[in-house]
Amino acid sequence: MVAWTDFERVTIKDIFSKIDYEVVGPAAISRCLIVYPWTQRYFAGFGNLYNAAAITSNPKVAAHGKVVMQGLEKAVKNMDNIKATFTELSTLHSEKLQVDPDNFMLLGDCLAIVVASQLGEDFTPEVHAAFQKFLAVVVSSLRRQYY
Ligand code: HNI
Repeated sequence: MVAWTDFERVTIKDIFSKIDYEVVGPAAISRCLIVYPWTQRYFAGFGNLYNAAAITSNPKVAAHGKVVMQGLEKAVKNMDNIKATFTELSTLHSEKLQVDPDNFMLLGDCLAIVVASQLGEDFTPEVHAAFQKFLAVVVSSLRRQYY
C-alpha cells in the first residue's frame, strides 16, 4: 500500500487533466522506440519502424500511445489500489507479450520527458518527484505478476 500526500494526489490528477493523450502518448512511445531501439522487437506487427521518421508517423504506434495513456488513467483513478488494478495488465505483459520488465521504466522516463516539455515551467522539481513516484508504483505493479 502506497502512502500519497495530498500534494502528490492533486499533482498526479492535475497532470493527467492537463495533458492531451493523443499528443503525449504517441510522443512517449515513439521516443522510447527511437531512444531504446531494442524495444521495437515487441512491435513487429506494427509495420515500418525503420527510422525515427517512420516511427513518429506510424499510425499503429500513435494508436498504441493512446492505449498506454488510457491504461495509466486507470492507475490515476485508482491511486490507492494500483497493484490490483494492473494485475491483468501485468499478466498480459509477462505471459503473453513477454516484455522484459526492465523496459517499463524506460517508457516511464520517456513519458516524464514528454510531460515536462508539455508543462514547461509548471513541471517543477516537486511535480517531477510526484510524477516519478507515480511511475515507480505503476512499474512495480506491472512487474508484479512476473516470476
Ligand atoms: Ni504495454 C499492450 C499499457 C509498457 C509492449 N500495454 C498494452 C496495453 C496497455 C499497455 C493498456 C493494451 C492491453 C490490452 O490490449 O488489453 N504498457 C502499458 C503501460 C506501460 C507499458 C501502462 C508502462 C508504463 N508495453 C510497455 C513496454 C513495452 C510494451 C515498455 C515494450 C517494450 N504493450 C506492449 C505490447 C502490447 C502492449 C507489445 C500489445 C500491442 C498490440 O496492440 O499488439
